[in-house]
Amino acid sequence: MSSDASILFQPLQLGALTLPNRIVMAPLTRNRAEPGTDAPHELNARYYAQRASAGLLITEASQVSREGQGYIWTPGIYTDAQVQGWRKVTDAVHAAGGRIVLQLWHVGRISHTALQENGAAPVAPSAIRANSQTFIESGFVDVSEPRELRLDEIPRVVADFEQAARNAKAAGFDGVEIHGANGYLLNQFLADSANRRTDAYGGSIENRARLTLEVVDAVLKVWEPGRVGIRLSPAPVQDAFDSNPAALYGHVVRELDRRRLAYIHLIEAPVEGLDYGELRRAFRGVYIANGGYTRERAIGDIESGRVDAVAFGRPFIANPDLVDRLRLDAPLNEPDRATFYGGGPEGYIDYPTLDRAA
Ligand code: 8OZ
Repeated sequence: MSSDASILFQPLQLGALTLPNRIVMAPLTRNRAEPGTDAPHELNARYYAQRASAGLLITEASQVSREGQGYIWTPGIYTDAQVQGWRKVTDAVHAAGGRIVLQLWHVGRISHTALQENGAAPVAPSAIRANSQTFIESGFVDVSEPRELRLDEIPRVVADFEQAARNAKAAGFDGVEIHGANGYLLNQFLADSANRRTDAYGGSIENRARLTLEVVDAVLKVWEPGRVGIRLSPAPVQDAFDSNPAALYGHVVRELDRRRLAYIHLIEAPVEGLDYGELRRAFRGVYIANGGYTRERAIGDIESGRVDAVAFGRPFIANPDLVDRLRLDAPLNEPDRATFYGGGPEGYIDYPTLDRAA
């Protein structure tokens, strides 16, 4: 079945940014930063520039500190070399006519001592090991047992996000997305499965949301709200889940709305008792949906007004010209899982465009 894709090409005002279409490139971890420095380099600039026809590019998750790293060869945004590396990426994307925001990341307990300074334990709201895995130089391993962040360390974690937001500005980004999803640090504080604290950051929903909102407020010291978004995943993921996700995310989204963020980006896996439509109605900014979208479903959900834009992940790995392909209803290249994480140009910048495939 072929339907008219013109709705995907209605421009969208996303805060301060005008997107020429509603097709967003989702953040995708690819583990191809420069080994040793974790700085982006020419290869990464080519990859993002190839995909610049997206309405918006969201970068792969980028750690705000060494402590915030949980996988090998993911890019950082906390050293000068990393800022200079990202500058190559933003220059290449802008030269190709695109818009790009940086995803700010702290993994919390989804990490391994092999990635931490002096083999330290990763940090978390509580000293509870996640039933999850990560990958380090030697391959897949169980994540390490974390230590509980002391109350007096939390301002430093917030300050790391603020500095990273400043660095993103210095690197030439158009905005930032805060990674509040997928069982990483902010999601660990939100979810009562991972957060057993008895101080101001644990217990009630207001307390568990405190760190996320303090990070948002720190980022808003650097960026106007129209250039800030956040990604959330209310369904259970990487051992983070909540006993009352509707109440928790209702509170979080109302607070984000008060702060006038440009967008919320929801990974819409089904979760008991939660209606994504309710979250959408509680937020006046742009609603970006993600989760196994096809062309038909994207057209349908934007047409009905259920969502404003759709983020595609795996299809963007394999189709640098995904935007053209969706416009033309052309067949899509299939992504090769073996080259998702780590490696060089193969499976990264060598997927054919339509003109090359023809
Ligand atoms: C896949 C592999 C490693 C990290 C996420 C940043 O899920 C990630 C990630 C995805 O948000």
